[in-house]
Amino acid sequence: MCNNCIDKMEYLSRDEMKLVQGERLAKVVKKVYDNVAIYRKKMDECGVRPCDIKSIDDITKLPFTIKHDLRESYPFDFFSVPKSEIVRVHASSGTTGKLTVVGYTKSDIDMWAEMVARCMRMVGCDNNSVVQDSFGYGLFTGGLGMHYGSEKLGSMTVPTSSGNTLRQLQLMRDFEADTICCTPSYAIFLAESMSKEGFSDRSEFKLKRGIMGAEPWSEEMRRDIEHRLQIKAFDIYGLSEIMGPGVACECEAQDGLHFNEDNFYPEIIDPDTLEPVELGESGELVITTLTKEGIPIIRYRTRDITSFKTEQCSCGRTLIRMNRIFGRSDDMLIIRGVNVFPSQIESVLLNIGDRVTPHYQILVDRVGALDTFEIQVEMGENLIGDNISAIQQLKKEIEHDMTSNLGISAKITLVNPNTIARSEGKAKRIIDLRNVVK
Ligand code: DLL
Repeated sequence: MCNNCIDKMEYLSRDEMKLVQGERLAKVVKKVYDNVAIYRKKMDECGVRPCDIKSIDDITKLPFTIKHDLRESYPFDFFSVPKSEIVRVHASSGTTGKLTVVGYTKSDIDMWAEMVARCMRMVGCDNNSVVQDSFGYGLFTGGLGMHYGSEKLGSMTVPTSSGNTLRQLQLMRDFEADTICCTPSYAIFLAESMSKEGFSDRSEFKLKRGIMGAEPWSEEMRRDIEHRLQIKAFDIYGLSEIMGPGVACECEAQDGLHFNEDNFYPEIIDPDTLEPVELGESGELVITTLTKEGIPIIRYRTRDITSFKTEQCSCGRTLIRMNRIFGRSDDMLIIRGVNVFPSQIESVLLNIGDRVTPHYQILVDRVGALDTFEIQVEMGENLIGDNISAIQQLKKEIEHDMTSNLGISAKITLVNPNTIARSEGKAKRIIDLRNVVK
């Protein structure tokens, strides 16, 4: 696909987009029915045939795919082309069980690079940009996914991968990187390290923007990163089962993520009834790949919670937008009957200001029949050596804000700066010991 075609897809009318999506869906459904035993079985079970899929609205006739299906097909049973046509594999590890393996054909890799390049253009990158790619390289899709997109766009791509923070900062300064790609938690860590490692003179850096994702982050976290690094931070979304980064991304308006819906068709469903929610209501994001060859995926239940934005974006693109991912349904903690998402806790902490850092850990356990709920929060450097009453006061304030925001009380434990482990990739914030045999 040429650059002009990519741009055209971003500005189609709703009817034009539906036509493209419908044609592509019909093709991909026939392909998986003919080539992937598990899809044929699932479709036969619900009595649907490829010839029943005539438009994108017919998608609701199709069965869902879940992570378990991919795991059960480990390593290659989900491929819909011969292994000889696969040029790359990535894999994601879950908290339990086998890896989920994803295979890409040459054309999948090209399409992926085009989608990431499209996202990067949305946030203002071009061939003059210097892009430091600090997502991990390897089986994780972040590093290589951003890398190929950045090269496709013609940007100077610096493949630092994650870790080795001192060298990251040196290269960022010396190569005059204007764009950094990493997880939001790593961005905070980089910002903290700047002053510690002697890079406090911000004018030595040319950094303008960050492209960040791979984990849920709040609006408050975005503002904090923007303030610390003096950049604009953009949200990019994706998942390995569907492709990797580049499924959706914010544009310069920073007002919702444009879904690359010519290749990835999004639906939002009620996770209990499995029916589509009303436009604008939140629910679980379900994605169908419309053009992928190696592993086309039909109606994949992502477990990510979001909603669509209904109005048109000020940037003029017509690609549908979703709100930032609020959390994962499997990240949602139910504590004493109340639903709690880590993003709510993050928002409360970031509103407290610099008396705390954005590093926290949630510990849930059960004593007898009762759930215990503790949040360990790191104090800011400026509180160290401060008088006890200021610390007591801070603790009370956080307890109060948590109760009024979460609807449930939490024990707040303030810990010293730099005591909560930093992450180079996705942060691990929840320790739930309720079902651990003790
Ligand atoms: O995290 C792909 C990626 C890499 C996306 C780099 C963005 C940037 P997985 O490891 O398969 O793939 O994890 C996918 O991460 O289902 C979400 O729960 C979460 N996630 C990804 N991006 C975002 C985001 C990559 N922008 C899972 N906001 C997804 C919130 C995100 N959560």
